[in-house]
Amino acid sequence: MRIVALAGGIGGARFLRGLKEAVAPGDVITVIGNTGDDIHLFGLKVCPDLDTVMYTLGGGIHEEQGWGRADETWSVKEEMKAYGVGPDWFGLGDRDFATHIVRTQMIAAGYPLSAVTEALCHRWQPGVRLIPMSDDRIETHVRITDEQGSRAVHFQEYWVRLHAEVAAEAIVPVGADTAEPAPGVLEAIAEADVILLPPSNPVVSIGTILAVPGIRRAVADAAAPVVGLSPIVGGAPVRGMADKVLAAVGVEAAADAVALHYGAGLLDGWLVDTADEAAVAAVEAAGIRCRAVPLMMTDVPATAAMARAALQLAAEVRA
Ligand code: FO1
Repeated sequence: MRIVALAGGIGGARFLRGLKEAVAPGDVITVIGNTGDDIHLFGLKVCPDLDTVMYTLGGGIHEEQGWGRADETWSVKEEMKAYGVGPDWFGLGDRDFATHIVRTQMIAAGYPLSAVTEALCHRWQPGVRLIPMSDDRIETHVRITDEQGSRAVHFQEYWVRLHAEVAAEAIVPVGADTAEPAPGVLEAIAEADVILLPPSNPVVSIGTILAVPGIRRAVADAAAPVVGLSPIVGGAPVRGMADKVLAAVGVEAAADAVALHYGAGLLDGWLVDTADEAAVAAVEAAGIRCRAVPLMMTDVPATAAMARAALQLAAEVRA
């Protein structure tokens, strides 16, 4: 079976670890990764969501953080600070720097991001095919108003330095409108037997992937059933601050609201947590098959059970 998953960062990567456990030998998983979180620092291109998937599935992730490398040291970061060269609010560790140096060097040599990602994954062997949503530069910015007035800040500054404490007035994937899907993205979607939307951030992760011209249409028109898993449990994001960016696009932080935000034109099935059993009827009424199952990714077996439930729902939808 050919499975395609649109994935963001931490939640998406953790889900994929369970999906790998749940699939049968011979099944192929293609991950279309969000690159809207990318940031250029110290002359280097940093791809947080691609790296989180690569490190998590490749065994190099800092497990508690969900981002960055295990067994990290911070000498380069300390030296940059000693030179007074910022920003100092984004934690790049020494091991992680090597990834960004190799990536930036390959891009400077003319390789597209998709080729660079394939090369980096050659070391990490994540067990999935990881393709960036686009080879073109797309960076999500957030419009806010604070004491400095109304302005746009890079998503990472909003997320990491500002802790999403100020209201997000708009989320803008800068560059998406003129970007193209990376090679292989549309083909993977067209050839998929199942398409999954993991419990990633529906706005800045899944939403950004769908904002690349052609991808939303490809998923909507795909022969494969499309099944998503709610990132909202009991009215709150399981992790992260998805509710902050959901508000920016006028979507309530609720399991049914997120499904309706994706829409029946895109989704064939939707899993909500057992805590949100009451939401099933509203999602079904919208023409999206819905089921309540445990959605807390407490460990790999629990996540594998979620993945199996999603694949099961896809099989029922297809039937
Ligand atoms: N998240 C933080 O909350 N603080 C950090 O200092 C931080 C550094 C960082 C460095 C590399 C990387 O790949 C990810 C990093 N993240 C950090 C996480 C990042 O903001 C998120 O993974 C995504 O962009 C949102 O999903």
